[in-house]
Amino acid sequence: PSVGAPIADLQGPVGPGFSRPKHKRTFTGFGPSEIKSVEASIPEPLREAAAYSGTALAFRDRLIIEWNRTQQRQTFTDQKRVYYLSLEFLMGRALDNAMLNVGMKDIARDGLADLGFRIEDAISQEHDAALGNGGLGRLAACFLDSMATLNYPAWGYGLRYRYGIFKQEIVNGYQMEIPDYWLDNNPWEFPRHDITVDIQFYGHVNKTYDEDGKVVYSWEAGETVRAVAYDVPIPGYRTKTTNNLRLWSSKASSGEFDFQKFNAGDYESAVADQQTAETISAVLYPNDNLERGKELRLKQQYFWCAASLYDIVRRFKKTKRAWSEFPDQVAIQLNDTHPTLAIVELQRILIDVEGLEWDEAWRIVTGTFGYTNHTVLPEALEKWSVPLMQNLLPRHLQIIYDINLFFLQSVEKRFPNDRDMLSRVSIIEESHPKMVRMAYIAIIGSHKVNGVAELHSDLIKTTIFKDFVTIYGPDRFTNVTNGITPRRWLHQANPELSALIADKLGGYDFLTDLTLLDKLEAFVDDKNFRQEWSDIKAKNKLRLAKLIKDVTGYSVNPNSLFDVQVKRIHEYKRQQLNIFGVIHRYLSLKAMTPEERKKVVPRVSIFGGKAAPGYWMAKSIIYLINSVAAVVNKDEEIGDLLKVIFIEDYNVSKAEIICPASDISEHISTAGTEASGTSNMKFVLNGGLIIGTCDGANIEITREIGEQNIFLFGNLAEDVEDLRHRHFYGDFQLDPQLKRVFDAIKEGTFGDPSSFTSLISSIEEHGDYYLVSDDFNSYIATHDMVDKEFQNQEEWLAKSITSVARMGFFSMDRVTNEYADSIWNVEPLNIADED
Ligand code: Z57
Repeated sequence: PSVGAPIADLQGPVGPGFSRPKHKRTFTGFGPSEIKSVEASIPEPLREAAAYSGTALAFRDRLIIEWNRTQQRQTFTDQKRVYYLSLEFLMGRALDNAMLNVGMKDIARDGLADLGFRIEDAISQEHDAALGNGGLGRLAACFLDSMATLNYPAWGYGLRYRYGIFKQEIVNGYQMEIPDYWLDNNPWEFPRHDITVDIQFYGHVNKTYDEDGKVVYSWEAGETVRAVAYDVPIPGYRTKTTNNLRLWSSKASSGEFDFQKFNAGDYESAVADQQTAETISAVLYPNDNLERGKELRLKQQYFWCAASLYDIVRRFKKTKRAWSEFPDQVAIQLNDTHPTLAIVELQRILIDVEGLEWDEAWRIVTGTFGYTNHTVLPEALEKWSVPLMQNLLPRHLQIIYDINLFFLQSVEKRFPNDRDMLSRVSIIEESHPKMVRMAYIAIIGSHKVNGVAELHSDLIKTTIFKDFVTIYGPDRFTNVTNGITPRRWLHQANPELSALIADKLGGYDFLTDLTLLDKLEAFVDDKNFRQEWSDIKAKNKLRLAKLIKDVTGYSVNPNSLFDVQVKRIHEYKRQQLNIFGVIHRYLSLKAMTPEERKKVVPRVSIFGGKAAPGYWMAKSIIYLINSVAAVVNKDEEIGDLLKVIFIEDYNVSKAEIICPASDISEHISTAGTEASGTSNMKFVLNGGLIIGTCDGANIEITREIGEQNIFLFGNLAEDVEDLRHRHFYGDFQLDPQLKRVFDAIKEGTFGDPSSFTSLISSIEEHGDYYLVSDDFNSYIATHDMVDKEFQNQEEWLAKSITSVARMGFFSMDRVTNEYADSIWNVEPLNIADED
């Protein structure tokens, strides 16, 4: 259908919950009449669930064979493996991905059609695997896809949360959180009851001496919890490699519950122990870019690090190699500081269990680990209180003190008499209570530290980790700019665009070498190609319009400019700037004459994202968005000129519908705060333009696609500190256009203004930390340019095509190869059929 086609014309793939057109069903092999009568007695949702299960099981069977073969081959060749430790893996759905990677989606589609099903309906039955919060967790998932596709011998290690990120419901404009119980009938995980590790907590440390009079410490623990492995196959695209994601689940070390206690009549305590154990892997902490220092979180971290390391060490020991070879066989990448205890745990194993000397052990440790930093926000940097650590992990705290002592001694030697330096770089912060700075352990215990975009990597070297650059020199620090997997974020999410590109480029090789997209530039002026390109965007907008209708009840005009901001809700990401801009637009529209309004480009402002349950400011931003939507969307004078939409429960499977459907998307964090951002890449790869600040990967996207193809605005990172300083000393003038917006809110235009006072006063009275007012004028002016340029559809299309053609750099495969070469030193291993 072309732009402007009524929504009812929608054919093609649709999202969850859409009703299936009644197809003519043709059956083969069975007596059609018998089937029809059985079918008639089964309610439709059950039949679709069965279609999903049957298809998933068929593909699973195939994956198991390749998975086993891969694991056997990797064990046999025994070359270096990489282990990616992440507390989050935001995988989304597995079936569509498995079908595409195996290259049999068309066969599955035909088979399902023969049975009377649309493949999209079967696919949409699957529950997202949502074991992550946002960018960090999704990056881990993109890593797994890419490492398998590039044939790296690589494992992921994580936690098998019973509850993933909560489901978000919007009730009267407010966010409500619903538990995400996702494990029932999950065909993609394989319980490995044969693979368990008993993990210890609490207790105390005994000091004894061995025969030679050498001091040995032994940790006598007070609690033991069992880790049980659950394995998830990770198929690569167009390869036989199927890697493993191992997720640990906690249960009581006695198996189920303690029968001795039970038989002795102590029923309650027997069951309580079981519950305490199971609590460890019960729920994902729902904070993105925020650490709250809760004991259970530290337990999760140690439980998962200790189980993973035990597993890795066990695998290494089977090879009977000398310990000195460990770093030649094993690379461990720490996804943020969450797995930092793995450094301490490996040192503990080598010293206390294997009896190595400290220096030899420490050489092995630092040779093994690499640390990726994902944020400079102070509230996200992990610190654990010393008393908490002392109680839960007494031996580890001792080792941390020793690591610190040896480190500070070496610093003292090189920088004598610099006490300030020593206190700045000490692992222990001398506060009340004292705190363990996890990032410092991660830096000291790794051979490489990387940031995730150029600006971010520069910032960590010049701000939070400056002293460590002085101490270690610049070589320990490096940049690897993030990327995304084109399999999921182009081929799976946008099959028609992928097919059009394949048609022009002579096949799908671009999906494994994304730089091939540059060949598209030759077609920028091709009339037919442009038309097809724009038809696909129009269809994708229709698909999103259908989703919007389904989840919000609002009808939007698909001819409008679709302006999208979907990501976790956070003040630094500035959804408040966006909604204030929307209010500004609304007020301007209201002030126009009907003649003036005729010249306006109709717009749909689309928001989506979850707020951490305890983050009140983020929740009030959501409430404001919904309050504005309630007023604007029913304003008949405004009609299609402006619609405001909040899509509830934004997740990976919704992102697959949203990303291909934007005309423009917003990546508008205060400069210097968004480490990279990765959805910016997803939108551009799908032919959307972006409006953004000079922050994170936006800067490199601009470098790649050209500054004429992006809408940049706002203050630069280098000026932020000075502006904040000035605000703090009272040098602050509220932007006059923003004042008009605030006045409207205060007058009650969008309901009871008292709901929004803290949001407004954080800007008006409390220093405007995120520079919303400073950037407002430039933001509004840039949106005016967006409107103007959107009216020239031919130019817009040229920008869209050119940008996609230049996105090759942002393939996750480039990222994986950079880590492999400069951090892991691992080589790919091809799995052949005969293996
Ligand atoms: C998270 O999603 C990110 C950083 C964190 O420190 C935590 Br905790 C969670 C994000 C960054 O905010 C993004 O800018 C970045 O693109 C992403 O991690 C992947 O690197």
